[in-house]
Parts: sequence; C-alpha cells; structure tokens
Amino acid sequence: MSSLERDIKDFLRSRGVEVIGIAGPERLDGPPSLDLSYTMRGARSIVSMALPMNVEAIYEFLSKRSPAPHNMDQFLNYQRLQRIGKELADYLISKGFRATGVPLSADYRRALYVFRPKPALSLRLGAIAAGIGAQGWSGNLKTREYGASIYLGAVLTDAELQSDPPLPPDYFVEDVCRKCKRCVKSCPSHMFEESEKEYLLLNGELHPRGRRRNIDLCHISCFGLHSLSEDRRFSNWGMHWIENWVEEQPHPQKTLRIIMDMFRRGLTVGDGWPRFDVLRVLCSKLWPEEILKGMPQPEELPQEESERYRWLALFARRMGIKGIDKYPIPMVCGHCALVCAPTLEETAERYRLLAESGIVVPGRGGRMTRVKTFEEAAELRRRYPLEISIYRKVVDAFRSIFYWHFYYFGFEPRTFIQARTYRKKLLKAVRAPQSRK
Ligand code: B12
Repeated sequence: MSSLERDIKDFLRSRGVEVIGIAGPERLDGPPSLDLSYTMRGARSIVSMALPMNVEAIYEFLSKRSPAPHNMDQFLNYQRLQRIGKELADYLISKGFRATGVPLSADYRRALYVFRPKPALSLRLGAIAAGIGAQGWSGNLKTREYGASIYLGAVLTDAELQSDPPLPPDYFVEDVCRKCKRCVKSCPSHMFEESEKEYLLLNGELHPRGRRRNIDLCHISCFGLHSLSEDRRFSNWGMHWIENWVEEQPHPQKTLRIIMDMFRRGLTVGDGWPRFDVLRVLCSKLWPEEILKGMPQPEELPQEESERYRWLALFARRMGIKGIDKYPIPMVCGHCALVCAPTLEETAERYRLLAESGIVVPGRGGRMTRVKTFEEAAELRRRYPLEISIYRKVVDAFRSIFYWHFYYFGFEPRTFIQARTYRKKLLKAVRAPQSRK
C-alpha cells in the first residue's frame, strides 16, 4: 500500500469511518453500474466506505416501538456520508488529482420504464470490488464488522490506486447465510427465494445471492404500499395494504398484475411523490450544515412519538419537502438489511424482535397503532380507514408520474449496449460447467 492509499484511509478514519476499501482500474470489470466513467469521466479508482446503522434505533424499529430513531439515523448518516465523501474528494483534488463524491441513492440512469431503476453507479458493486464486504443472501452488501445494516458511500478519482484484496464471492453465502436465511423470513413481500440462487458477474467471478422472485415486491414493501407480511404475522411501518393481496399475494411471475396493483395503490395514496422525493433530495444532494442545526441524534429524540415526528418533519421541510408532516417516515422497511448483524446470534435476536412485533396499522386519528394479530389489524383498518381526498390523490398521481419521468425517463444508448454485453458475459459464465457451486 503506497502512501496515498494510507493517507486516504487515515483521512477517513479521522472522520470516524472504520470500514474502508479501495478498488483500482483492474478490479472494475462488471455490470454497467460499475463503470466509474459514467459518473466521472476519466475515473480510475473507487474508495468505498461503510457506516453502521444505529443498533438501538434498529431495535426500536423492528420491535415496533417506533420508526422515528431509525429514520433520523438514515437522515443524519446519508448527509454525513456525502459530507465525508466531499471532504475526501477535496483532499485528493488538493493533491492534484480529480475526484468526486458519489450520490448515495436515487441517482438512477434514464430508462424507458422508470420504475425499475438502475443506478449511475452501484455502491454495492463498488464495495464488493473494494473488498469491504460480499453479497449476503438478500443481495445486500454484508460486512464482517456490521453485517448488512450499513450505509454505503464512495469517492471516485482519476488516481490509479492499489486495490485491497476482495473477499471470496461466496464468503457469506456459503459460510454464514446457509445457516441463517433470516433475511428471507423478515421480508414482508417475500421478494427473494430461500434456496434458489442467482449470480452477478464481477471481475470474472460469479457472486451468488438469493434469486429474486420479483423486484417490484420490494418496491411495493419499501414504498409502504403493502405493509402486511405474506403470512400475515407481522408488518413493516408502511401505512397501506393492497386489498386483494390480503387473502393471497399474486404469484411473482404475474409481473403485469403486480405492476398494475403497484400503480393502483401507488397512485392513490395521496403522498407518493413527497415520500420518494424526500429520499431523492436526502441521498443525492449534500445540504449546507445549517440543515442539521439543533437536530437531535436518534438516542436524543424526545419520548413522545408526535414530538419525534415533529423533528423529522422539520428535517424534511428544511430540504423543501412538504406533505408528509403527519407521518414523516419515508424508510418503512429495509428488514432484510436491518436484521442482518455481524453475528448469527445478534441476527437471530433482531429477527426474534421482528417476528414477535405484531402488526402496525393506522388507528385513531391516523396514528400508527401496534396490535398482535391480523384480525385486530383488519378491525382497526375497518374502523379507522385513511381519509385521503380525491383532490390529494389526483394531484399526487400527476406529480408522481410527471416527476418520475422528468428525472428518470429517457434512452441511453451507452447503457443499452453495456447491458447487452454484460448479460451475454453473465449467461456465458453461468452456463460454463465448472463455474457455479
Ligand atoms: C435501486 C436501489 C434499490 C431498489 C432496487 C434494489 C436492487 N436492485 O437491488 C429498491 C428500491 C428495491 C431498493 C431497496 C433497498 N435498498 Co436500495 N438502493 C438502490 C440503489 C440506488 C442501486 C442498487 C444497485 O446497486 N443496483 C444495481 C445492481 C447491483 O442491481 P441488480 O439488480 O443486482 O443488478 C443486476 C442486473 O440488473 C445487472 N445490472 C447491474 N447493474 C446494472 C445497471 C444497468 C444499467 C443494467 C441495465 C443492468 C445492471 O446486473 C445484476 C445481476 O447480474 C443503491 C444506491 C447505489 N447507487 O448503489 C441503494 C442501496 C443498494 N440500497 C440500500 C438499502 C439499505 C436498501 C434496502 C434495505 C431498503 C432501505 N433503504 O433501507 C432495500 C434492500 C432490498 C434488497 N434486498 O436488495 C443500500 C444497501 C446497503 C447494503 N447493505 O447493501 C444502498 C447501497 C444505499 C446506500 N447508499 O447505502 N434499493
């Protein structure tokens, strides 16, 4: 490791980042979203970093005590990682290199169908190439230090840096996930399989994970459109159910039916756009530090739930986001990453909290109320149906369709060609007899 790599790591450690990895030019052969030059022309290396999620906040979230501390943790850390990324980029620029921090999410490539987003740069793939972790069964990037309950960030530079050694592709899937699979059980919409694998191809190696049944099942859970688990035993913090999914979820191969149900619900919730837009402005823009003025840390939040929501709503309004004050909780799921801890015992404990946590639904005055059984939840929803005016539904539907296409609609020949090349290479690798375990 030459002095520059050492300086970079010392710089990040001095800012509280402990999990750091570097991938140089020879370690960046993979899917289109590992093409660094798409984000920064002439980029040759990536510095990947991970910060842990606040564990006490995860406990409050999974046990259905409160989603507020975890959401505050997300708000603060997505800004903190971007700030550290900018400072490292400025440091490298002061040393005569070109460099840039990378947006942490919602920085999608333009596409003809905008609701299955592909990133400009994949922080997960960058992290695997830089050796800070490997895929877990859920497809999340898992680290030895924090498991998958992390925030990922990165900095790109034209410096040709020395790569850190990668983990074997099946480092976790073979030795840890095979004995666990609690991410599968914690996913309310059963987005990925329990036993079947699929692969991504990175630097000539096949990286296994659980086969996705249908990625829209995750979009529907993560955007709070259907919060009830398939077995009706627990929920996430989403406010909505898709009525015809309560009895039975559609088969994952019924792609069009699932997309239609997603639109039917997504375009009638009345606040679909601000709920996504708060993530977009939080994760893809570094705001002035004033935005954090007086903002409490997750563990400093007041006990009263409405008081906690007041702080989150203030944070959102400081980013120009209105319309979610009553329930300023954009992060309603992420169970697959939140349960995934550095040890099997800790993962088992987090999953136990979730499995025994029951169901939360909007009750009196729309306040999220926790109950033990599906029957109680259904009764509460019947007694306190969410009142969303036609006007709000129509305005929000227009805003969602307009802005999703304003920001993400288009056709990128470069991406199209890269994707075809990658798919061919992946198919060839997967079909090669000795390749897969
Ligand atoms: C899009 C996105 C989502 C989408 C889709 C998720 C997905 N596809 O994996 C949704 C909204 C569903 C989602 C959900 C979640 N997300 Co998210 N998300 C992202 C985002 C923006 C890109 C993910 C990504 O890397 N996709 C590209 C690849 C890896 O996806 P893929 O489907 O495996 O790709 C296959 C093919 O499509 C092809 N391919 C790869 N790249 C490309 C590019 C193009 C153009 C094409 C055509 C094909 C192609 O190759 C792969 C297979 O061979 C990243 C931020 C970032 N910029 O990296 C955050 C990120 C991955 N999300 C994160 C988190 C925490 C979550 C959630 C836990 C919810 C939450 N926010 O709390 C869930 C987890 C769901 C899961 N199990 O995957 C974290 C991940 C942390 C970790 N431990 O890995 C990230 C890194 C944000 C951050 N900065 O921390 N997410």
